[in-house]
Amino acid sequence: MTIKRSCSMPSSQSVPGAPAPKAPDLKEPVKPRQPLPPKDDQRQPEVRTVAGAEEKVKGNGRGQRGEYLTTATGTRLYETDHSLTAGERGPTLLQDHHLREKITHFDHERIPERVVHARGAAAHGTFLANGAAENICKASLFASGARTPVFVRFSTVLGSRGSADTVRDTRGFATKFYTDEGVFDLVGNNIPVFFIQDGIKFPDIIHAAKPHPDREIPQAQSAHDTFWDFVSLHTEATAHTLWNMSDRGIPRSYRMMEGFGIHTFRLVNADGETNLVKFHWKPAAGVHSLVWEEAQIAGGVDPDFHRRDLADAIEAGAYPSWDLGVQVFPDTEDEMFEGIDLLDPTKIVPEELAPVQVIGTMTLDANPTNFFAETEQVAFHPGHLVPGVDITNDRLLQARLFSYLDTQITRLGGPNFDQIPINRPHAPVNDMLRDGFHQDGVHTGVAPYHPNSLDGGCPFMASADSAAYIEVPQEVSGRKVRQAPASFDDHFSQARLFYRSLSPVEQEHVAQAYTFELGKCYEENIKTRNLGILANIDAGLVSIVAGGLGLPVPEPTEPLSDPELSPALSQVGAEWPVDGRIIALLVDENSDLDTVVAIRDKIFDAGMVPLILGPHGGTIGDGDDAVTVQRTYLTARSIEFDAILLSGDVSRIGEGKLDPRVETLLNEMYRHSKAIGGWGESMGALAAAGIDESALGVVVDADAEGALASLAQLLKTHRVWGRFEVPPTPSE
Ligand code: HDE
Repeated sequence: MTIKRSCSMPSSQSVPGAPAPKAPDLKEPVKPRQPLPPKDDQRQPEVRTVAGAEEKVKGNGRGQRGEYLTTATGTRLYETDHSLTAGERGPTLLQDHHLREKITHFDHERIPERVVHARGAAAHGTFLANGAAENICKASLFASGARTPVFVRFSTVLGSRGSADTVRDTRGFATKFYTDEGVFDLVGNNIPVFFIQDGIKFPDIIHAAKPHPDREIPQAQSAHDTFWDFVSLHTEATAHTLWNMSDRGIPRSYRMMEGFGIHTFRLVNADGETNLVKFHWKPAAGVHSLVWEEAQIAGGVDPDFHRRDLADAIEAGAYPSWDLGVQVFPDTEDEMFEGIDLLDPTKIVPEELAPVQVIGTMTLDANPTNFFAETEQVAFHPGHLVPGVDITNDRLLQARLFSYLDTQITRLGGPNFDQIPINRPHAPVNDMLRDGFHQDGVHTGVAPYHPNSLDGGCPFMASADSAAYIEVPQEVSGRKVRQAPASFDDHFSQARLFYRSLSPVEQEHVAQAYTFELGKCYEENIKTRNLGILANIDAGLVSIVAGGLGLPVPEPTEPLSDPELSPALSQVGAEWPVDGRIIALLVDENSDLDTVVAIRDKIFDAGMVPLILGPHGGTIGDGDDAVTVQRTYLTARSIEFDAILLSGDVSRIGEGKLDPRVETLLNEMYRHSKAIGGWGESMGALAAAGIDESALGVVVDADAEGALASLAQLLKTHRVWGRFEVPPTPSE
């Protein structure tokens, strides 16, 4: 994929190759100007069908350029900077409607944030079905060649709306498909298992994981006593907790996460045959993570790291994309597969047992136009289903079916949130829901009830032939009980399966994450109880964590299983496309700028994004040869780059000395096992930073193109994994 050269990645910087900017106009404009043309990455569907009628959703008269300022009711204003007062020094008059309207509206600008998943970022795109699901699902969105508009919101779970993106947490991955048969929401996460088997425990896990109620700290963290208290007493959370402590808890980018529907769903085909499935999103860019130190640095220097990354990539034309796949299981009476209970959301079915079959591809190609209108007001619901997709008796899913509708009524101020533009179906809506806060429709007719004769009996009922949603008829029987089936009792074998399927480096990261998080707890009982859990996962893991905490290593209380490993669970070992990966080009006045420009073009051509990093803002060099600096030594941090290329022996501040900011940057990149390269005399600068030419993942070439080619090759595996030092694991 070729990145658009006119991109502004990052958006605040001027871009190499772009036309020279006009001289800045430093004065406030006094006459209306033509509105700026909309950016092509800000488009929405131009037309949506509402109540059978096509409605333009763009240009709804709320643009603010080129028109006179008015009140909310359209009266033009001549002044907005001064209140109406009794004389120049007198009190403000109550009759100042403009003041009251302006302040009152401002007072009510905020709506409640989501009770979970408050922090997020979103994008528009399209889902293209390949037809592979046609034989198991009759939904039109899976018909071969069907293109369905989507809106996807990614999120963290625990933090508030303003919290940092790179915290250790599960990520939400919620997709709204605007199909011609109604909206289908696939509201999933980037981790395939959940903390609880029954929705009734959701308030418990969330209360435990959210900040302590007395001081409201820590923000967006699980590293505190209440979380670890709960998960050590509630052992069905073990597998999800382990996934959170793995590298999956700190993704490199929303673009580089898998997504999972978690629950088992039931698909129905045109002949009424059913299959059970689990949904998977597989990112084209591969599954990549940050290292913990990067996540922490990013939390401070760029708390918007993931939000920025998503928006910049789309603006640059590096459109993120995912394959949607399903694992398919026969719809048997016991709803089990290979001994795994398909109704237990704390369990996965390893891909080696049931391969993920790709049924379509989603590409995100447009950023939201307005964060509040779209990203904040979008309302997902696992009960938004289309004919062909049905739910199962997973009791976690069942509770969700209640919760999502309920929560929007508080969050979006009433029952009419489906009428907010971002939530409107693209299929015709013809409901009998009436009135309520924020009613947008002007309904005609006198008979919003069924049956009626006064509106001619309209609307009529659809049938299976006219795409009615018909629940799969299922036998239900049993005694009313509050208890889980015995198959839900195994809380450790899948945690062990996951841990043991990871590479040694990833296992080391897990051990360090537990040691860090438990190290932040104050109560020794809580640490000890959690060590008891780790003993039931892996002897090596518990001994490293116990060693780090300075506590005795407990014995397991459950027999350790001998799982068939699932290599698909590890992020290490595969190669991935390098599209959209960011390469810093380190330059200064001594650089050969012709070569810098040529290499910058080559990076673009390879589908990656070059960022010129120099000692000061503005340009380096003169005239036509000048290169625009996009990051300075002062504003750049290593976390922004996937790899770095030095254009010679740059960034020197004296004999044998490197600018200390560059030295820090290079050392961080080295420590985080990122690819480092350079051409010409760049080894001088690297040596001054203490980096050895022969070190793994360090490539220096006399020829710039050769250096770039080696660097791109290294980037395919995301990191130079061999550079991490993994201490020998204590024997089991
Ligand atoms: Fe959610 N969840 N959840 N959840 N969830 C919400 O709905 C809830 C669960 C997920 O970007 C809320 O509109 C309950 C599993 C995502 O807008 C709320 C239970 C999975 C998002 C809610 C669960 C999720 C939410 C808060 C246990 C993965 C963000 C605001 C029965 C399969 C959607 C809202 C967005 C949001 C409740 C469990 C994913 C309160 C009660 C399992 C991605 O309704």
